[in-house]
Parts: sequence; C-alpha cells; structure tokens
Amino acid sequence: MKGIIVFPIENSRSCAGKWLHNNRFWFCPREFTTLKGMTADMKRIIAAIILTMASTSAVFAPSSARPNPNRAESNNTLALIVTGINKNAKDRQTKDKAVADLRSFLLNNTSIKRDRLAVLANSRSLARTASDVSTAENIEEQIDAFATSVNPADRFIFYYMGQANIVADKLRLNLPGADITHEQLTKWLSRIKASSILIVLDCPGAGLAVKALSGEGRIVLAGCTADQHYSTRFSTYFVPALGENKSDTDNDGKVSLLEAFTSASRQLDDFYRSMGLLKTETPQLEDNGDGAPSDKPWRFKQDKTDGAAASKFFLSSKK
Ligand SMILES: [Ca+2]
Ligand SMILES: [Ca+2]
Repeated sequence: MKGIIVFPIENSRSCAGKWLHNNRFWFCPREFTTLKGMTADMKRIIAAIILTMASTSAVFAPSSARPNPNRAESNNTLALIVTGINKNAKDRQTKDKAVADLRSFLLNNTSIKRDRLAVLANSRSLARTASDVSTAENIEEQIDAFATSVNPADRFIFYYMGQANIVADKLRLNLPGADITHEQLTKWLSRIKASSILIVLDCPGAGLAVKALSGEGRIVLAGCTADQHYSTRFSTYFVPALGENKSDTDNDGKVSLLEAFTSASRQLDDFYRSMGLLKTETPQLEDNGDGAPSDKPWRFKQDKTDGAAASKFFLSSKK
C-alpha cells in the first residue's frame, strides 16, 4: 500500500527513524495514543495534512522511478548503404540485388524508419531507386546529416558493397568521381556519436580497413582479408541470412549478427568447395575493439576473441 502516511504528532525526534521507511510514513505508536486525546478539530486538521501528503507521495518515490536526466531520448537505428562503380556487369547485378534486398530487409523486418535509411548508389545501378549518387561528397554529406540527428543511445550502420583496391597501403572505395580511402571514411564516421556502430565493408581488400575502423562499441565486418583482391560475394549470403530462420542456430527466435555472419561464412565455404575453386575471400569480424579481426568468431567462447558483441546484436524485430 504505497503512499499510506502516518504523521507523528509530537516529539518527532523520538520517531525520526520511523518517518520514512519503505517509501512510506509511519505512525509512532506513542504519538498515536496522543492522537486519541485530541479534539475533533485537531483530528480534522491532521487528516487534511495526511491527505495532502498522500497526494504528493510521489515526491518520496525512490530515485529510480524518477526521470533520469542522463537517459538518452531514443534508441533508433540509422543506416547508410553505399555501392560504388563496377565494370563487371554480372557482378554489378549481384551487388545491386544485395543492396535492394538489404534495403527491403531493413525497412520491412527491422524497426528502422524510412527517413533513417539512406541508400547511395552509382547512376547505372538498379538500386538507385530513391537514392542519390554515391559520390564522396554525397557520402560525407549524408554521414554529417545523420551525425546531427543521432542520439548517443542510437545504433548506426554503414554498409558498403562494391569494388575497391589498395594503393599505398590505403583501401580505396571505387565510387563515381573520386574514390575515398578508408582513412577518410574513418574520419567521417568518427562524427557519428552513437554508442553502437556496425560497419560492413564487402569489397576486395576490406580487411585492411578493420584496424582503423574498430573501437569501443563498434562491430566491423570485412568481406575478406587485406590480401584478398578479388570481387567478394559475402553480401550475397549475409543479407539473406539476416532474415532466415535457419540462421537462428541457438533457437532463441532471433538472428544475431554473429549467426548471420556464421551462416554466410559457411555458405561461402560450400560455394567454393562445390565449384572446385580456391577460396579467394575469408570474411572477418572484429567486435572487441583491439583492431584484430577473427575469421572464426563463432568460436569466441573458446578463443576469447571476437564474436561476443555480435552474438548480442540483433537487427530483425520479428522472426
Ligand atoms: Ca539466435
Ligand atoms: Ca578483435
């Protein structure tokens, strides 16, 4: 019975320890005896005081029930998907489909709102519907737009799939117009003050950028290592895996980022094995902030390296 208040009549010092206990005021039995001797008017006055205090009992609520001024206002997810130029028609088609599928998944299967999802694609891309061209200027502008609206409790996703190459130890994302280096991207993304950031680079040589992009509260996925320079297929398997029930290997009803990554990695293994090809892409995951990725994060409990944060990161709001 929260809010029952009993009011000491006199000698409050003797009852001081009983004034407030378990968020309630209590009578001191001795003073209760004194109350019996009061006139009717005095009792009415006391009753009025008790009622007034009862109506304001929230004042005495525990601090945990009060609004926390430090609590962030929201925990939305914001996402920027980028795809660059691609001279190989078949590869371009595959990437465009993955971009369209990712956009559709984020809008239909997660809590991401339409105005918090941006897609930037090259002008020939089928994925260009409702998107701007993926120039360096537009990417920086979009990141800055998100940087001004993001709250610390929000999550932010940057997802690049396309072509890239390494020049002078820098990964260059191949975009319409000027390329951008992973250093430029790192600098721009540092403006996003979200407590949880997912960065996916599905492009040749992606592993080179992992160290620079990693950090506290960040999960970085790379489609392949720094030494692998062929076009990657990671998103072809990873994007569908985000929404597939079969990815949910621990049967908790949700697909974690780690489960989707694991499914994509195993399907890639199967693809190269079935085609009799030498595997030219080994996906990497870094989520413990030390800059060194793992290609077997599903072993995080044994290896004590990356995978724990990704196992708790969920995108889909429904199975
Ligand atoms: Ca699961
Ligand atoms: Ca690591």
